[in-house]
Amino acid sequence: MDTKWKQIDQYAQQWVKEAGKRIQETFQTELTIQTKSDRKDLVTNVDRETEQFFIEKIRSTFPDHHVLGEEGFGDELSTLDGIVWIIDPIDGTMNFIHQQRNFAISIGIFENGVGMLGYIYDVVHDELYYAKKGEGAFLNDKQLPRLQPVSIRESIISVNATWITENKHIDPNVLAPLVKEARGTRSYGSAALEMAYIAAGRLDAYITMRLSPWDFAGGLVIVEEAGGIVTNLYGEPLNLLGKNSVFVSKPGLHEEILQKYIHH
Ligand code: 2AM
Ligand code: CA
Repeated sequence: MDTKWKQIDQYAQQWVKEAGKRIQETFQTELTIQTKSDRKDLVTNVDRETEQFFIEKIRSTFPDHHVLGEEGFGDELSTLDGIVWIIDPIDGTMNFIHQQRNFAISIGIFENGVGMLGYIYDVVHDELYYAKKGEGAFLNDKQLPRLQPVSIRESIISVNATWITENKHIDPNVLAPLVKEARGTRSYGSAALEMAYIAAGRLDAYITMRLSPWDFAGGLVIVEEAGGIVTNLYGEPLNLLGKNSVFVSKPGLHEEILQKYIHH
């Protein structure tokens, strides 16, 4: 990485840790909880304040960078030209509210659409997963080993029960046989953490039907640097300016699942 990107990385890591500390402090205070698109889509004052924290830092330090943030305090972007920070201040807000764990700060930094830096910070465990393009993926300064191929029968697949029951986005019969063949399934309720767990080898694949760019931007950089594959459910590249189905997997397993279960 050149000096410019080293500097961006240093600031990003510092701000992520500082934002995490602030989130921890809010556990002592009462949350203001509101719903967004539907009764299950939640936001709190902490989501908003955390996003504003990052935006103030970025605007004063890197005035020419752009920001796409879930809570809408960033820029309205129609292209990925230049340097773009894609931020989810709290991924897993429902977990944050109900469990005070299993949530993360997620950030991906892109240059002309190419993922350069990724961060997923599990605040409660003080675990920072991050990656720098071309330099690999790390968990708290320890490099993560490159992901190795695995078969469906030996895999743990992260998938929410939503997609195996009647829903608006996929026929439940598509993924049900995959769930049967896999060794096991899990669901953690934070797309960012599920992607971080793939990078760390704790999960083998993750499938979900409708995520926004801030849910997967950080994870995209981290998983790819760890040697994993990130596409939509049909094996196509993700669109960083819109909603996508998301299919993240170790190598080998990605091809096997696509061939055996996904037809379109
Ligand atoms: P969020 O907590 O940042 O909203 C939960 O299954 C995962 O899906 C979380 O990563 C959550 O991100 C994401 N998600 C995206 N859109 C959602 C929605 N409309 N409702 C609930 N979760 C959503
Ligand atoms: Ca969020």
